[in-house]
Amino acid sequence: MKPVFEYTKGMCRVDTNYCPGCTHGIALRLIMEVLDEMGRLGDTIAVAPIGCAVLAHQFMNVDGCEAAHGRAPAVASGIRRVHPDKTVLTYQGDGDLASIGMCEIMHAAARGEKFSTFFINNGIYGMTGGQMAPTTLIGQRSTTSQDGRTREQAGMPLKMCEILSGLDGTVYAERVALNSPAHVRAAKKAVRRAFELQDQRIGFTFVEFLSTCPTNWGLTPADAMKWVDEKVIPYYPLGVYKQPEEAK
Ligand SMILES: Cc1ncc(C[n+]2csc(CCOP(=O)(O)OP(=O)(O)O)c2C)c(N)n1
Repeated sequence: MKPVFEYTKGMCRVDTNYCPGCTHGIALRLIMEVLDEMGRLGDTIAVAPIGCAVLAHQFMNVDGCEAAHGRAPAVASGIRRVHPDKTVLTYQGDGDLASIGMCEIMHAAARGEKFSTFFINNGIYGMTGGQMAPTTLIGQRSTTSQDGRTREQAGMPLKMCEILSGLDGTVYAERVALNSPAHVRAAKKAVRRAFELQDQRIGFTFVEFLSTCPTNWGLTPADAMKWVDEKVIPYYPLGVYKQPEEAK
């Protein structure tokens, strides 16, 4: 009998410790599934820094390296130089990548570093209890914006796909979501595209996953998925923001 579902070899067989309804697990599974399908599990190095992203090291069945908060792009840049033949990735949250690590990601992309960054945008600092992130939406409540973020007090949320696609070193930037089967299928294609372009060693590749944090959003897992459709996608439109000419 042909199996219809198999546990990917890319994920270690340990229980998840992500919260119910958190989409970190879906993003990780997609990345690991694609690496498995591409036959790369044995020659990949994954860098995950501080935040709920750090838990990924328990699940990813590839070599890995921890990085200080925000510094994964710098660590991955070094790894790429020492290991020109490996597949290299960073797996980063929005507080990590767009706040404390903003400088690192901008310069890695501007340098055209030949690794792939997977960006988990859940609009909040999840691990530390729900503080406002650079990606928190206007009106969204967090522990540091209890009546909702305002433009006057905190400015506008950062759109990392748009920002990074404006840099010449970036060859691919796509924003995907994880809140429906159709979105998950599209997200998997984006992950594959990022790795295929990394193989060409032509520049920096970036996939942003619109993600959920039901625990800190104060929503049920099902309502968090709806919230992505109703509030998050309208501000952060899905799509390919940059790709090589020949891929268009
Ligand atoms: C240098 C440093 N500053 C601050 C912290 C505290 N800290 C741990 S996780 C985190 C926020 C992570 O948020 P995000 O990157 O959005 O990831 P999430 O947990 O939401 O997936 C912060 C500020 C730290 N560990 N190290």
